[in-house]
Amino acid sequence: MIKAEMTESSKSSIMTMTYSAYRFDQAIVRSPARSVVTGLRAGKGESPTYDGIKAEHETYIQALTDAGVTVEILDPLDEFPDSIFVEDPALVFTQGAILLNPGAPSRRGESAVIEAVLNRHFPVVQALSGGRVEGGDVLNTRQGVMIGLSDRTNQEGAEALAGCLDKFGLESRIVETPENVLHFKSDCSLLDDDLILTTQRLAQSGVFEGFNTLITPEGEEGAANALRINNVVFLAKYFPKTKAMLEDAGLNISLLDTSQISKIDAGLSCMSLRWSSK
Ligand code: CIR
Repeated sequence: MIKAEMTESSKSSIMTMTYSAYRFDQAIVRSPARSVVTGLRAGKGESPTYDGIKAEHETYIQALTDAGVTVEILDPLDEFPDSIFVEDPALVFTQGAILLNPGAPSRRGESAVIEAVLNRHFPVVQALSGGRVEGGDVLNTRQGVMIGLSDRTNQEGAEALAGCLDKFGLESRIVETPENVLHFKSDCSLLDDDLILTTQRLAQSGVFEGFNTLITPEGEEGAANALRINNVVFLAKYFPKTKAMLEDAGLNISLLDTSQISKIDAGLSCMSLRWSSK
């Protein structure tokens, strides 16, 4: 286990924050295994390289650290090619953790492996009583938690998760993920307490009523899986119109390379489990 170092400037930035669903001081990530190049993907494009994914992952860890987060880096798991995407087998909150049950058969064993890690960090670790849920389908906001139904998250799992969230005092709502979209959060992210970045196809379902929204410009739908961490928004670096839109909204952007992980359908939220310890 390695702990990344937090700089003095990142420490001071987190101390000025008040409660928000994007305030984090702790994160868990998992280094990619060599097998990551065989990670699940819907399309038939070229495979990523191990070195490329490793480099993107290291930059991501540095960006988390610079944003004021203490990062625990777990060892690679060769038997689980997608285990770098730690967001999917668990959810974490200040109150405790919830062990999920991934919908993808090749990923189901990831939950059992991460359980011991969660037990070290959290006094309470709940487990789903049934069904399937992946963390990529769960968006936490100050107004409650949204659980998106998808090919990876089913109704039974979503209802079981709502019960677990209730035990942590968290309200939740079960919503739909657009057709042919991997996860709910492939198409949206929290930018500010009441501000969501979303694709048009997801926004038009009305799911974000009560929020302000920024819609990804046409052709930049892939930008929607951004990640707000304290006072910075991580954004994949290929979306100039989205970047300009977020800067106009007064947000502080950190551009990250996702060219390799995107070949196995991943984005910026999926590579960490994040929580506020206080
Ligand atoms: C998968 O299909 O499960 C992985 N190749 C990508 C998972 C991305 N996870 C996420 O966005 N939460």
